[in-house]
Amino acid sequence: MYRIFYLLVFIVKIRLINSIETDNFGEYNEKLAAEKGLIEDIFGSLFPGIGSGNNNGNDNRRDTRHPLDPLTEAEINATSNIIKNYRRGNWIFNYITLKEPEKSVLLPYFLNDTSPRSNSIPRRSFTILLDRSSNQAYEITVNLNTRQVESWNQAPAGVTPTLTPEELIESEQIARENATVRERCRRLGWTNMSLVNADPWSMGYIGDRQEYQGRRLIQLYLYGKNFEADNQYAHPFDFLVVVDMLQRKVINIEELPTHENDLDGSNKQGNTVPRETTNYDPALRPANSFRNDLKPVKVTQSSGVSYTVAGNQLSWQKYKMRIGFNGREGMVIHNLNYNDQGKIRPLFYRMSLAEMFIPYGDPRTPYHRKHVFDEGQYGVGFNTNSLKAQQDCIGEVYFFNTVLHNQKGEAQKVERVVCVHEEDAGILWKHTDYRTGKSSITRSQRLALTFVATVGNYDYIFTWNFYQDGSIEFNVKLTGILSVHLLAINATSGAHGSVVFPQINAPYHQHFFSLRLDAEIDGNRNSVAVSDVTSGPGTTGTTQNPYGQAFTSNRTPLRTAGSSRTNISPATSRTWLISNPQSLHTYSKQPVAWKLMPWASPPMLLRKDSPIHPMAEWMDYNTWVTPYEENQMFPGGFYLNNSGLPEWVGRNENANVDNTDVVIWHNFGLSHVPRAEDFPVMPIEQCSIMLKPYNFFKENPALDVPPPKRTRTEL
Ligand SMILES: *[C@@H]1O[C@H](CO)[C@@H](O)[C@H](O)[C@H]1NC(C)=O
Ligand SMILES: *[C@@H]1O[C@H](CO)[C@@H](O)[C@H](O)[C@H]1NC(C)=O
Ligand SMILES: *[C@@H]1O[C@H](CO)[C@@H](O)[C@H](O)[C@H]1NC(C)=O
Ligand SMILES: *[C@@H]1O[C@H](CO)[C@@H](O)[C@H](O)[C@H]1NC(C)=O
Ligand SMILES: *[C@@H]1O[C@H](CO)[C@@H](O)[C@H](O)[C@H]1NC(C)=O
Ligand SMILES: *[C@@H]1O[C@H](CO)[C@@H](O)[C@H](O)[C@H]1NC(C)=O
Ligand SMILES: [Cu+2]
Repeated sequence: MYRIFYLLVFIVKIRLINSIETDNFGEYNEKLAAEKGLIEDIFGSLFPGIGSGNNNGNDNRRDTRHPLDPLTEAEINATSNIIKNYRRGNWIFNYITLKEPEKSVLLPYFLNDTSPRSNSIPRRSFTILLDRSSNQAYEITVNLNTRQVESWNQAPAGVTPTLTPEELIESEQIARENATVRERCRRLGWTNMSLVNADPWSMGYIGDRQEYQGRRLIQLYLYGKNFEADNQYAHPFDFLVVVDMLQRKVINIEELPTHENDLDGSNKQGNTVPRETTNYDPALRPANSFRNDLKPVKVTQSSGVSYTVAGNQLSWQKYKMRIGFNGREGMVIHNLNYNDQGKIRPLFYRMSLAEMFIPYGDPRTPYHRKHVFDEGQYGVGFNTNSLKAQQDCIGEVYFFNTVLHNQKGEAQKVERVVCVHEEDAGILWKHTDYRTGKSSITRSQRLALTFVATVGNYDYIFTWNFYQDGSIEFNVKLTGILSVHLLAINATSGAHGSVVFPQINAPYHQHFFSLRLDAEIDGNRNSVAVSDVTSGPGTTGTTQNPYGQAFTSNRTPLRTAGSSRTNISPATSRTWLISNPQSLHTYSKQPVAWKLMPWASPPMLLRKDSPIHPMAEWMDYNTWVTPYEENQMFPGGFYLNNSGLPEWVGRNENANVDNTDVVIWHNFGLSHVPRAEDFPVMPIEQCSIMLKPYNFFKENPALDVPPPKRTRTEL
């Protein structure tokens, strides 16, 4: 069918058509198009996605394009060109991304496991444009088929769109070039500014500083190096530099506290920056310092892999999904479904990391401004690593590439942003008959989809793990380097930080991750309940509970968005059940469900009456449930302007979330009290949540996993 369609289109539209090969993320293969002399027609075509291509070299006539595929190079370039032609200005192309088609358009296809023809839905891009002269942001929708600007809206006044990777680099350069900064560095013993690094931080709370308001600012923490490759974090400076990114100049230098009691922000002159080095780069470790008793563990998959990739569609075992990627969220999983013995059952329309929040606990000015939203302020996708096989992921690895862009709106390919591979995950299930010693066992394999973001000093490894029993795990591994500050000689770190190296204070902080889970459990209409396991009912000696050992599992339905705001409760083994009232389980006659099993997260320790609190108000609860609304994508709002979930739910607390199209928002994380062992580089810390079928299947869905070949039952 695709073949016929392809031919038909090719013949009829031969002049217009873009017979374009698609790459991993549907990148246009310019060479092929150019050979056919068609490149100039890419955008004018009514058939932007028709063409051959997939990664596996199978049927290259198959149309693997899908409306959810990320923007291609050509589409990003087209977007910025169309915008530049539409209106002249001193523009920063802050963010160009796919404008995903409305859910109402694509959902019917997902629910019946079909794909729309790629040409049937217009391709659109969404752009955040920043006017360098006025600091005004604009939101622009471009229709890539008609090459028209469809909407051009002014963003709310005073918002600060994401800092671009170029701004982060540029801010450091601006700081290094300032004469006052240089003089301060010289006094600390650094005359060569190539050996001074400045870590750019988003501004954080500025309600206390009139002069910082309404500007595009970056605050920079400075560090010195003894030599080019030296670990800067062992040599922190005692001042902070504030740069205005639109004026491109240093507007202030603030003093950093270096004693426990420096609460007044005044300058404690005469600080000495420690010169003692500590390095993690193997090239800088003494050659004889490596342990020599380590033998390699080899992972081989001599029969190949169990997953298949076609365009952005990934299938593994009984799961099928589409892989997306954007500058803000990084990897996105679209349209996840499960093949239950031939019946395709939908699970999630879209799953993504929707925000991150890292508040620091040191009260001393200006450290009170250290609280970063790594996604909304930096872009997890823009800061993603290009991964390496046999380093980031071991085994038979498949990589997805993507295309992002620079501030000029020029497309930039980024290779290997998502790695796909399989892992042995231990025993899947086992039983030994103790009478006979006969044992049955299966090994668990999991599919891991990984992307890694380096946001300043920290590195985050995000992995979605899919298991053969229907378990899905979102795992975050934290590594990289602590954000550290200078301690005066003989000073103590006090109540809010740990001394991790001589004169190095690592402040306490928290890491939070916010997931947005657009559920479609067995269909579109879902309900959510909390499930708590508690003793009783009835006290000891009552007829209900004569011996006092009774306990039960209670389900409390969350019927409105207001009442859905709930927290973890380890004492009651709380889970959230996402169920489908239309689909009853054969045995219990209860709605089939999928459960969210939380991490034992701490609450946000930022006080509710803190002036900083409104920006992160969605963190007041671990879980929120909202009725699906187009464009409600980020829990703190698109611009983190005290908006997002608190605003949406606050506006209508009674909004129904029972038996309807729901989105589950879940926050989890950890409090980090740094240890000396976390320096100079931090071994992995991790946290994760699980999504598991809960009376969704008739029986253990992994009964059909064959036993490992070598473990024949031994009697
Ligand atoms: C996109 O624009 C950049 C910068 O002008 C150029 O290098 C690149 O080749 C363009 N790519 C496509 C597919 O047009
Ligand atoms: C699936 O849904 C789409 C969109 O409603 C429809 O066009 C298509 O015919 C359906 N396909 C099947 C096999 O039901
Ligand atoms: C400054 O440091 C850089 C990086 O180590 C080095 O290449 C350069 O030679 C140094 N310049 C001077 C003047 O010492
Ligand atoms: C350098 O930084 C100082 C300190 O904030 C500032 O007053 C000065 O204007 C800056 N110089 C330039 C040339 O931008
Ligand atoms: C730091 O403490 C040591 C040991 O008490 C003392 O000898 C030294 O003078 C102190 N240095 C400063 C700068 O206070
Ligand atoms: C924040 O920005 C959104 C647009 O994304 C706007 O609708 C909302 O009113 C703003 N909220 C506040 C509190 O400024
Ligand atoms: Cu940490």
